[in-house]
Amino acid sequence: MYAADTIVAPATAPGIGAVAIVRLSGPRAFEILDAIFRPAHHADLTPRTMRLGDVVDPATGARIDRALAVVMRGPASLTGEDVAEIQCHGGPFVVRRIVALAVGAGARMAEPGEFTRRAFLNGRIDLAEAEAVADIVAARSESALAIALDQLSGALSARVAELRAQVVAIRAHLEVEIDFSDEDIRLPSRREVGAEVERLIADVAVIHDSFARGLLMREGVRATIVGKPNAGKSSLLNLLLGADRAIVTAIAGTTRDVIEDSVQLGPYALVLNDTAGVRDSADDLERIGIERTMRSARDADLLIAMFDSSRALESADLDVIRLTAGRPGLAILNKRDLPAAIAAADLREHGMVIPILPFSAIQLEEAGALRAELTKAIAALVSPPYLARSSTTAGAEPSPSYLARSFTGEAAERSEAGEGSATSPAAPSSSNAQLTISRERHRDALSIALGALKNARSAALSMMPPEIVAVDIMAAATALGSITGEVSTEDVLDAIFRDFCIGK
Ligand SMILES: Nc1nc2c(ncn2[C@@H]2O[C@H](COP(=O)(O)OP(=O)(O)OP(=O)(O)O)[C@@H](O)[C@H]2O)c(=O)[nH]1
Ligand SMILES: [Mg+2]
Repeated sequence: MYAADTIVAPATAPGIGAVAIVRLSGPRAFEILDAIFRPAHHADLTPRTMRLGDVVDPATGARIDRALAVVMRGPASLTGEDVAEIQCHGGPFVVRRIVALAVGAGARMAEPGEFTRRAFLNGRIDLAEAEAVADIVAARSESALAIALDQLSGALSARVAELRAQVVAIRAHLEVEIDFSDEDIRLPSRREVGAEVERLIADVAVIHDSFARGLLMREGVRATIVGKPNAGKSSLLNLLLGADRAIVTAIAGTTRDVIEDSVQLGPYALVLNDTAGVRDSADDLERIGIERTMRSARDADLLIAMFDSSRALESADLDVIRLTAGRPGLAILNKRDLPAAIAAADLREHGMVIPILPFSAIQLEEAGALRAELTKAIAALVSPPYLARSSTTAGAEPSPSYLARSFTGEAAERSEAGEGSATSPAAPSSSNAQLTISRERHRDALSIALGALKNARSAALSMMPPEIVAVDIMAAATALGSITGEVSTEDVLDAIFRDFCIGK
């Protein structure tokens, strides 16, 4: 497994703070603590009880700091090993000295993520839960935190284990066919096996497909503000940020480069890009700026299309309307404090379908309505598409697909194309509701599982020998198992724990 030596690291961020924590884990954790910590009042270190005392250099007896220490006996500890923590004063020098004393007494400096890795290797947490620990630390919004907490509490692990058990159950059916094919007992028909696999495909696909919105919840939604020069784009950015981030002037063509900043909107993080106004320009510098606008607009999750309601529509406005086609977005009909030259209907007439908010970027009190509309737009982006539709079936037991219909090639193709699973006869079961993944590793594992299940379905329905179907079934089980780490390699673990900080 791993060298069961004793590791040490600061568990708190480097720099100055009120308190810093130095953490030890391993078979010699208590012994090393004993060597460098003298409890006041000669009290013993009872597990899970804080004790006041002095950190001392055992070589010289010199006092290093007055501190609190606590011990936690394995296996019921963070790492599953004996763990000792010293809460010292939060100065970088003190922390370095204490870590050095621990190393002098026999500990080794921990690698990044090594405490969590040991927790995984000792079965305290599974791999998805370990990743959730890193995600909690990295969370920059409530929505990112919500996914990570859900994962830490085992929601993803439990669902994946459930699906894996169903996969293994199919394998068991196939075993029966392999072992007893000559005898006169009732075997599950191939159509039944195909239908079981079909239902699993739908369930796995729902979790797989949640990645896109999971990523938005984790990383934040990228929104690009587009519009003709002078529409008020930079004013809008400044209003949302509550700061004079971008230069605003009455000169058309003020913004030349993409300006990026982020803002919290309810539970979401929104990364805003203010851009150069879109128009035909002979100016080289401005043209480069507009190219950047287009690139930013193309990469955005959400478009904020700005129009100046005090001016008639121009060809640049029509370009902006075209940019919004088929994209999630919000249109802002700005400068409503001025006499109107155009209305929402004019934008609709040119085929724009995204919601339109009449607005004035120079009026602070309008910011609330804008934030509410943007929050709504983001919520629509990150909410599971089937939840709204599933209210009538919520709580109903998902019926096995082979009871609901006969298997047809057409249905197979539909779900192959990933079309609305709620309309497909093999609707995902309700236990998938809300489950959201946000890590590429999980998406890739689910994608391998899906591929294997689809192969198994084809093999089952084309009456291939059960041994062949079983190979694909087991490949799906292995892929699902890799999410929680039931199956894992050193390389995978290295890649995961490399991203952790020291002391985590
Ligand atoms: N009356 C009025 N003026 C506004 C409003 N919003 C912006 N302005 C003014 O319009 C002018 C242009 O605003 P900006 O925010 O610089 O416009 P922009 O879209 O960033 O322009 P470029 O960077 O040139 O593309 C400034 O003088 C703003 O004060 C509004 O709602 N009402
Ligand atoms: Mg601007």
